[in-house]
Amino acid sequence: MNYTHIPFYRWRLLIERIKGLMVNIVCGFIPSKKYRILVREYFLLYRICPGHPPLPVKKRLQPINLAFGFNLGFARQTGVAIASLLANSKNRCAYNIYCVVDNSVTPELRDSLAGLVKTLDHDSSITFLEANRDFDQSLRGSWSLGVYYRLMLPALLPELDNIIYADGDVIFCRDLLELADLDMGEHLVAGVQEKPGGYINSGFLVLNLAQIRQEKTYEVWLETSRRKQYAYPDQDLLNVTCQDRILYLPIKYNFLRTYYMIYRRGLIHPYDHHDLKYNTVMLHYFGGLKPWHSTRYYLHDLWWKYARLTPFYEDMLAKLKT
Ligand SMILES: [Mn+2]
Repeated sequence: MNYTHIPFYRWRLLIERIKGLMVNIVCGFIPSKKYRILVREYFLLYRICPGHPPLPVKKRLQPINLAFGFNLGFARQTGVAIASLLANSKNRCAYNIYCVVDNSVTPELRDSLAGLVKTLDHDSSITFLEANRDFDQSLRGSWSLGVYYRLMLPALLPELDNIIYADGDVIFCRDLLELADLDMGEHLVAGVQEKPGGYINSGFLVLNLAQIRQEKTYEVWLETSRRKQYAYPDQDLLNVTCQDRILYLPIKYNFLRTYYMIYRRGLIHPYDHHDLKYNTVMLHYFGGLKPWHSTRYYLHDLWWKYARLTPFYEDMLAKLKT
């Protein structure tokens, strides 16, 4: 199976549209927004069954490089993502975790995150990198500057050739062993397709730092971000500037929780259904319905299972109740 391009299945689209139309007609009679969302999720959501054990492998000796980028608003949630990753990588591999942060992430918070890594996996490490000021003049609408932190990685990690990046609103159900030795060739970035036409989601990426530096793509990002205002600043920018230079990853690396409804299901290759359903690597709580805001929605329980492993659990639980 070649992932250079995921074709779009029109017959699936037709079936999903009809189904969607019928569910939406029924929803028209439901006055409460909360129940409308539940009904839509029940009938239209693509369901996964994470948690199946992976094949046993010998432990990888070299740690895998992985980055996050966040400010205070996402620090604790990123802790949950890190907890899920380390819990699911036990005796398989370790990570060098790099966090691009600003001074809103206090020394106490950094200590808590470092303590979390130390308790869950002795062999993994965490390093905090201060965000640079390069994107300060970039256009970003109402988005926080934090969305640009992932794009700073080529500048902040000059010694690395490749880096995996993940958002903070995710849960890992598997380790990232398969991506550790990814050969990106001349592709600038690897990601999961979100829309027909090859548009990727920027919540999970592999960045070819060496190639990006060689072609001065970082400078292109800076220049473009100051000149053009996008609806999704970092994501649209990546898609525009890396067009035709994207390596497509299987959907299991970035399962968008509320996304595989209606036409997006047309993006799942029939042969990929089993793998996606049972071997999901990463689950992305993308969009507005975050599990730390509400426990009403699909797969929130999985997020809270890992939240329990962090020192932020009581805090987040208290916030949820109020
Ligand atoms: Mn996200």
